[in-house]
Amino acid sequence: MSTEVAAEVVDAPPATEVAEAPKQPHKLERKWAFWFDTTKPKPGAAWGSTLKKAYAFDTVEEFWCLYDQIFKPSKLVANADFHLFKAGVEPKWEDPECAHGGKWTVSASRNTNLETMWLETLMALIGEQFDEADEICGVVASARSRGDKLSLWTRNAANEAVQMGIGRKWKDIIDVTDKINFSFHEDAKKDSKQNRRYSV
Ligand code: MGP
Repeated sequence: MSTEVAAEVVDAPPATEVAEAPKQPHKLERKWAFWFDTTKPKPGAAWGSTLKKAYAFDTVEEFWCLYDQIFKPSKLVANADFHLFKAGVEPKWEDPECAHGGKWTVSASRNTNLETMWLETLMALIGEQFDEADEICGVVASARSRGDKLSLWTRNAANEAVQMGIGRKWKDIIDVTDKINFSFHEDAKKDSKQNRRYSV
């Protein structure tokens, strides 16, 4: 063994030291929570009675674990929803962050594109890819017999410029070229004839 190689061997840290170096989880910019609504409410039960918060997390590692184990659209049963919302925001019109908001909706299918669109959206949200990130509440994947869909919930429906920015960016992220529509929660709440919308 040359003296140079011998010196390198002597300088190398002992194998146990390398193995014991603490692994830091990769922190996200903010905390998120997965929710699910996998059963139809019993007759007469209020909407939301079957909606459950699953887990709040703030690291990349926890995200992948939850996604891999549970929150894949292929695991969605008929009429069920999966949600990823900012921690502290409930996926309901009644939540103060959502009350004056609305949603962009895109049609999808569990057999083809829902899985990819859902994952791309999740990664864009936790990776803070939207310029208007503070204006977004979360995303919902819905399995429906009349057609699966994905909805991106935002907090201030009246601000058209912000909604248009979010809608355009989302289409890029999920690789959609067809027109998508935005609706106001306030109209849905009132079952209003006035159905205010934006399209992009
Ligand atoms: P929806 O969001 O218009 O469509 O909700 P969805 O879930 O695809 O419809 P479904 O019929 O296939 O389940 C449909 C209805 O659910 C609304 O008209 C409301 O009666 C009720 N609902 C939905 N959301 C998101 C809420 C909510 O946040 N709060 C309350 N109170 N009711 C809701």
